[in-house]
Amino acid sequence: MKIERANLYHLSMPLRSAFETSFGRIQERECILVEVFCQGVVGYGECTADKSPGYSYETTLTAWHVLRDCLLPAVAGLEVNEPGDMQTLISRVRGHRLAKAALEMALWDVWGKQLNRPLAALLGGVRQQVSVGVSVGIQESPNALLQVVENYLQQGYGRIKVKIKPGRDVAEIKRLRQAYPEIKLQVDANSAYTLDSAPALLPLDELDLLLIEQPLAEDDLWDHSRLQPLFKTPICLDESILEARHARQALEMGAARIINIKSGRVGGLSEAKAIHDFCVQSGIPVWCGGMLETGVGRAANLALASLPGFTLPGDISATDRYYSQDITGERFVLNPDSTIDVPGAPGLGVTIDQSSLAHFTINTLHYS
Ligand code: OSB
Ligand code: MG
Repeated sequence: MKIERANLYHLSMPLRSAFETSFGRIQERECILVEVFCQGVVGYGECTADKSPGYSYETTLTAWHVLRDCLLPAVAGLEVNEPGDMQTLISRVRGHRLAKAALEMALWDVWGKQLNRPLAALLGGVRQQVSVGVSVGIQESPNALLQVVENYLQQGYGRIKVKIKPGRDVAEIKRLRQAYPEIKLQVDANSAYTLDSAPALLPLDELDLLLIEQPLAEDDLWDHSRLQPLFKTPICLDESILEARHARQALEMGAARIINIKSGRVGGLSEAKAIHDFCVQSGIPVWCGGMLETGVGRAANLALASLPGFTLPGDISATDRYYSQDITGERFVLNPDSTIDVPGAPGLGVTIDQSSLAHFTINTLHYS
């Protein structure tokens, strides 16, 4: 594969409902669509950096800069055999994994189209449907949370994740558990606690949660290793795991018992697969996280989640949980058994709806 030219599209997509986490609230999801042209084949990748550096230090504008000024110049015109090989060409760019992952995703799309094979097959996927759940943001009130969850359960979601932060945690999760004693339930703090404040979450240990996601700071495996022994419930790391080495160190330290894998956060699908393979070998369950992706990133998530080690439901909900209108021709729907079908067409298996793309694009860059 050789990238001859590329386009970047800076998108702003209205969410059907505002999404609030411990780091902020958004009504529009910004992202970047990367379009690469390789000898007659067009590939797409999604960069999940957001407008503000709340989840990651990267933003749509830093990713735009890094893609335009560092990554595309490092790979354009050069022969890349497999998509992951791109990483050696860009190894001098430190960090900026969300930007790197978007470019790698576009190459996976090209590669699959060239080989006439779906991404799931290229990665080693073993299922045609993957188990999914829904990630529920912080609501106006505990009553509103109960209503929103009720609605998602009615739609057929078999696993609920609730965002928490100090003051909006134990009491409402306890009420939710009382209302629904049987559902698969988990929480995500997005680093909102410290080793001193996190023991306030100890009552969650009696609520039979699947996991507690990223309670402490992203750069603090050590304090997670001190927190985990206080809980029966597995701690799951999201923000802290940026590469396979971090996964190994977290497990060696006992900082977590479950790992959330997002291809963006770890710099690409090849590293996501490496983390998966390491966790399978170590007997650690993994699941696929989400970043409110468009149909492009969602297709990649579904392919990734089809790998054998993804034994917990992913944060991969149906298109209509996020967007009334999406940039792909395909919309993803929830099956009655709380699964979503893995795309079966070559590459990512999705097509771009050009009029929707134009509608949501707020800036374009032509790179050649
Ligand atoms: O921490 O998992 C997270 C969305 C944006 C940033 C971080 C996170 C999330 C979600 C949403 O939880 C998951 C989804 O895409 O449905
Ligand atoms: Mg998370």
